Parts: sequence; structure tokens; C-alpha cells
Amino acid sequence: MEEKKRNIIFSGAQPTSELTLGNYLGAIKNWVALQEENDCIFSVVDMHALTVRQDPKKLRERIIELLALYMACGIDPNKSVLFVQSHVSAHAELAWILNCFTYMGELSRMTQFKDKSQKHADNINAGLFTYPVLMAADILLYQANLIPVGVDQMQHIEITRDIAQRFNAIYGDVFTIPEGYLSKTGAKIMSLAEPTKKMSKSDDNANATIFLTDEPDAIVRKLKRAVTDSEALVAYREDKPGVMNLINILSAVTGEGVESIEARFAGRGYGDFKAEVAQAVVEFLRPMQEKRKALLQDRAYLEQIYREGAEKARARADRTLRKVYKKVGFVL
Ligand code: ATP
Ligand code: LTN
Repeated sequence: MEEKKRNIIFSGAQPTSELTLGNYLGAIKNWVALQEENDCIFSVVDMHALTVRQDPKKLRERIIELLALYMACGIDPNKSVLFVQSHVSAHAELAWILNCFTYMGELSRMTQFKDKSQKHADNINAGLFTYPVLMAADILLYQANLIPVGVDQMQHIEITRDIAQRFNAIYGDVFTIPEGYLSKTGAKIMSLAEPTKKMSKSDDNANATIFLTDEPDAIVRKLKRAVTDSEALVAYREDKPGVMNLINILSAVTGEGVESIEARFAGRGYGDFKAEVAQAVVEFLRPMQEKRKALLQDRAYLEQIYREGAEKARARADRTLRKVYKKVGFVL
């Protein structure tokens, strides 16, 4: 019998702060599902995090915490390669090469660059500008063909494809051309305070974001304050972004369909609805939070995981890097 072709999957998140419910529903939830049938590689992308100022002590802690969180969410190091980006030097090396095949014009069109340079006007560094090139290197090193991300990252997947195609057109078939992969309900979880903006871990408003490590009372409080509208109708409509977002959240954490949620809350107010969303989120996060805590007690085990992960990742990444070095004309 012919074996079904396994996809090569790559994704990562930055250890810049605690992850949010948006990160989980938009990205990590998909990763866990995908690892069962595919060849998956997941990274804590610490080099990307350096594009905004980080406190070294905190960054070190967050890298380990994010690794533990991945595992608490269900990423299994026996099924997937799990590693820290800076442990595999090929990422920086390929990023340099790809920088020479990427145009200033295309980088300056990136929405994330425009947003972040506004937010950090005092530190518009070159790394922030070439961030998508490092991301392209992450993906292309492993010949990944499917990249599970939230909607906000699709533009970076597009530029990765453009860079890969440009390189292949000159040197032959070196890179696999990757595609983005979006989840159905959680692809864009919005801010609780301004539901037309995405839920972001770097939001200044503490009530806008649910963090995966939030205590139950914080979750209840934030959802109680979530911005909705004055219509008091639980309906999934574009002109009700706050309500739509809460329905999306409830549906994503319980698996209940949108119509069923609308029907159950017909004639009931937002108070009931928000309380149920809060309860569902609390119950959903509890097992993961407990597992994360337990993992963080065993640093030696976590260290073993990231060391072994780096070794596996390095072997694969070096294969592509050597091929690239040869193609561009470096002496090996
Ligand atoms: P910031 O919020 O500070 O801009 P970020 O959360 O986008 O950072 P990462 O931690 O690298 O940055 O994101 C990890 C993954 O989570 C990415 O695939 C991203 O698309 C996804 N993601 C982030 N926010 C949301 C959201 N609100 N809804 C759905 N997916 C999201
Ligand atoms: N840019 C992404 C994080 C990221 C990533 C990647 C995602 C870095 N490298 C490779 C998928 C594949 C972000 O900010 N969310």
C-alpha cells in the first residue's frame, strides 16, 4: 500500500511575554493536532524576540517557560522536534544569504514592521526590518511545506514564498515552497477591550488580553468587562465584533458550533453569556496550567528536551544550508 505523504510542518512563537489565548487558539492548538500525522518542527524563536528590547534575565526565563508551555499544550517531543532557535546557528546563516535576495521595497510593505516601528519609535532597528527574512530562513531550512500561523502572519508566509521562488529561479530547486495553514475558528482572536484589533500580548490595556497563565478570577473579571454593544443579542454578525469574538472563543474552547451557541442564548443577556464564556475558558486552561507548573519544577528534564531537539534540528538544517552554500558558490 502506498503511504500517505507526510507534510513537513514548521512553526514558532516568540518568548516575548506570556502567550495569549489568541496565540493558543490561532496557532498552538493546530500544532498539537498536526503532530499526529505529520513531520513537525516547533521552535521557541528567541532570535526574533530580540528585535524589541528584552531584559536578559527575563528572556532566559521566558524561553524555558515557553518550551514548558508548548509541552503543557500537548507538543510531544517524541513526536515533534522541539527546539530553541538560537541553538541552531543555521538560522542566522541562512538569514544572511536570504537577505541578499530580498528587496527593501518588499520589506517596507510588511504590516508588522509598520506597526512595530510605530510602537517602538525609539528603536527601529535593522533586525525589526529584516525580521521576515529570518522567518523565511526558519521555514526554508527544514523544507517545510505547511506553516500553521494566525492570520497576521500570512503576509510573512507570502514573502517567504517570494524569496524561495526567486532563489529557486536562479539556482534550481533548492527550497520547498511553503503554504500557510489557518485554523477555522481561532485564526483571529480579537482584543476584549477593542474587538476590532487583534488580541496581542503586548497590549497596554491589561483587560484586553487573556494570558494562558491567568488565574480563574482574572479570566472572569476580564470577560465580564469585555466590550460588546448595547443590543443585548448574542448573534454572530460582523457589525457586532465584540460578541462575535466571544462566540468564536466559546466555540473554539468547547467545540460547540456557532449556531448552537446563538440558539442557546436567544433571549438571554450578555451577563449570562460572558459568565459561561469565562467558565469555559477557565476549565479549558486548567489542565494545561497544571502541567506547565509541574514541568517547570524539573529543569533538568526541560534541558534534556531542548538539547536533544537542537541536535535533531541542526542535522536537518545543516543539510539545506550546505546545499545553499554550494549553490551560491561558497567553497565547502
Ligand atoms: P504580538 O501580539 O506582540 O504582536 P504575537 O502574539 O503576534 O505578538 P507570536 O508569539 O510570535 O507573536 O505569535 C505566535 C502565533 O500566534 C503566530 O502564529 C500568530 O499568528 C498567532 N497569533 C497571535 N495573536 C493572535 C490572535 N489574536 N489570534 C489568533 N492567532 C494569533
Ligand atoms: N513571526 C512569527 C513567529 C515566527 C514564525 C516563524 C512562525 C518566527 N518564525 C516561522 C511560523 C514559522 C510571529 O511573530 N508570530
